Amino acid sequence: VTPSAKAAAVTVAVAVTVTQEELKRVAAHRAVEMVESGMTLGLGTGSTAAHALDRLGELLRREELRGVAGVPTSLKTEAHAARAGIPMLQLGEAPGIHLSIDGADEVDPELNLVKGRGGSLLREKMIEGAGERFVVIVDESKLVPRLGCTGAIPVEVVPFGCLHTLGLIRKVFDGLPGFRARLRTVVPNPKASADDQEVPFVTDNGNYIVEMFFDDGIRGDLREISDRLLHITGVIEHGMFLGMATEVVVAKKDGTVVVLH
Ligand code: ABF
Repeated sequence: VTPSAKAAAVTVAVAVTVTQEELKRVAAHRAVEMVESGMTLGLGTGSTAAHALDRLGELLRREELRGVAGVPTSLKTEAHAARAGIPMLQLGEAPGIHLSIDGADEVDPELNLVKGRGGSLLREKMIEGAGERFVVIVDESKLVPRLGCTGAIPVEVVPFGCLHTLGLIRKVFDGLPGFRARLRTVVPNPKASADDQEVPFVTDNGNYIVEMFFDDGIRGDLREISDRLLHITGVIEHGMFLGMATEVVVAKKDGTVVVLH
């Protein structure tokens, strides 16, 4: 056996470490391939959607895309899109939104989503619900058997009477083992003083967030639960996006990308 034949016969295991950030970028770039010149886009919020903004900016600069405008789902996204050079419109200014691209916190087998752990669920639901197509971009860690498996399901509430509204939300799930709900809070400036008081997290719309937790995810008829939550005066919107995603682009650790629909 010649040395070169010997070398060819050896299978070298190369450890390829794909970071979660890289997977987010891959999913985002795949979704941006669906964008065509002249489209109006819903621009998502979060670290995965940020990769889509950067890619869109790059393609516009290179003039591989022309005449694209975006409707931002948060103030943060508005600032990011401005830096990336993406022309913007507000919701209602555009005659229609062709395609929205956004991340998600969780995706269930029916492509229902939990969104809004980044705090932007209301604008996301308004914009993504108004478009023709809603493409969700995730790495495979976001795929779950049931919504609410990996963390909170957020609910945006009016600040006035928020503790009363919190009580009404708790009543929807009365007696359900493992259910907890609380007002989302933040420490305004943790470095200033160890005794700094927590204050309510405030959304871009000036509202508060109630976080609902379920031990093993939320069970039951999600549409009925959604209706019950939305019937509470004081609840503005919740982070379950039911039947809204038209495609989900999933970047997997093995290097493949699948589009679920
Ligand atoms: C937004 O960003 C949210 O609806 C969701 O809460 C979050 C996902 O963030 P990331 O892409 O950083 O995981 O899309």
